Amino acid sequence: APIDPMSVTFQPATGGMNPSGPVLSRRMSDLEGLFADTAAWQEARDGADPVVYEVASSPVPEAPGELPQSITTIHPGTVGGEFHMTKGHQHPNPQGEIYFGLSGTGGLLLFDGTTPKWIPMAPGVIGYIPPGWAHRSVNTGDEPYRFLAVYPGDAGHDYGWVLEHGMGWRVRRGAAEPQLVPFRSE
Ligand code: S6P
Ligand code: ZN
Repeated sequence: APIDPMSVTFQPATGGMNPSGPVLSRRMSDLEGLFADTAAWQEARDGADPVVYEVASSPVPEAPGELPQSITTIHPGTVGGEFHMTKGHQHPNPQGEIYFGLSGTGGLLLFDGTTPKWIPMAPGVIGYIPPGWAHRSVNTGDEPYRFLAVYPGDAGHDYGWVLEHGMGWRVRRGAAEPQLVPFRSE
């Protein structure tokens, strides 16, 4: 059933929402197969197994016609030189999605199966994900990178697509700027 008009208050210190729907936490152990350096990933998993990112959702349901929102916080860090990132997904019912940078520095990596694109993200930047583009977020800074996502409630989430096709590039720490390297170079 559709829900009533409502507002949600963003909690800048934590990336939480009030009122809130489910909050999801992804630890290193949840991210098998993501990072190119498997040995470095195993070491982090078997050690502190840190939380890499968290996703807070508004109470708006993932239902046709609705526009659910979520706030993702990616904690800073690297695994074998590769920046902390989200799993990344494709929307099986292809529709656009909007990201809005809230704090920290990061980027939006998009891939249509042929051509990768990189959108640098910072507070105040709107990143647009057109229908059919897989997307992954990356924290390229030294503080938490946080953004709001708004997406159609019937878009769905396909995580297998990225595991199968990759994302075109990997994003590594460089001397000054983040380095975009071919996905399958290692
Ligand atoms: C949902 C939107 C984001 C991500 C979140 C975590 O369509 O793109 O809320 O779900 O950033 O990323 P992932 O790839 O683990 O879902
Ligand atoms: Zn999405």
